[in-house]
Amino acid sequence: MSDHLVAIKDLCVRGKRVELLAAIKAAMADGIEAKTLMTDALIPAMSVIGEKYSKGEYFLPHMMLGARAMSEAMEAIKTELVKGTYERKAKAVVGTVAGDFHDIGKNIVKLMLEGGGYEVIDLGVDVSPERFVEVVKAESPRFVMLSALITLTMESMRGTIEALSSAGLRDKVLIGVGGAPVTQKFADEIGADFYSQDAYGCVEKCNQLLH
Ligand code: B12
Repeated sequence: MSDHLVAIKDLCVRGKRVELLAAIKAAMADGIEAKTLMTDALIPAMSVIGEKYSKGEYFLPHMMLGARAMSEAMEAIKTELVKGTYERKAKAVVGTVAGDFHDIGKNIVKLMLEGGGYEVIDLGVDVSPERFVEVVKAESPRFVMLSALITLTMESMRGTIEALSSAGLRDKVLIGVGGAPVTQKFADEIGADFYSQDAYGCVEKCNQLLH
């Protein structure tokens, strides 16, 4: 891994926002791509923070500092990241499910989908099943993307799929699920159409399903 990537990952883990943004600028000036910054430094930094939190080395404020640094870094590289086609292939609704406030992964999924040519309606975090139903009725999207980061809130994914079924909308949309604790097995169990462990895979799955 290049020195740039090592430094960026470390600064993100330590929540050093100002230094992180400067390091990102320097790395991009040296030709490192936004996608590489994301996959090889920023996302791995979030895993390190999670490990430290699990071990009791980090507490909630540390996690919040890291998350804030990550969000600002994403903002800084967003334009480069979504460079892509301007053709609009289909409409996708994305949201973090009820009870869950984690949105970094969902925001990356949104960016990647936009870069991949999709029109994205972002419902934000803590989105109730009823809200998903309401928006699917009003917007008729082809895809619904559900994100969850907490083992407990994965159940809200099941609830959302059930709510869409009860509203007679299940056959009208393709439902994708993801987020660190989500697995293919869980996706199958709750009747989702697809699962991907990362945002790039999510766009590939959508492309495959469209064809
Ligand atoms: C940053 C963070 C926070 C930040 C969130 C800031 C934000 N704006 O999101 C803050 C500090 C606010 C936070 C709060 C909490 N957190 Co937190 N958090 C994390 C941390 C460190 C990183 C999460 C992250 O952003 N990862 C990086 C992103 C890029 O990864 P990702 O979300 O998985 O997304 C990728 C893929 O999964 C996929 N993907 C994501 N969504 C979707 C959707 C679809 C459709 C598809 C196909 C793909 C896909 O694509 C993404 C990019 O490739 C994790 C640790 C970890 N290992 O995950 C803990 C973690 C998730 N948090 C945890 C906990 C416990 C909490 C709190 C309950 C703490 C507390 N005591 O209050 C609260 C939750 C409050 C709530 N109700 O939501 C636990 C969850 C444990 C569990 N098993 O349930 C973790 C695992 C930490 C730990 N090791 O214990 N947290």
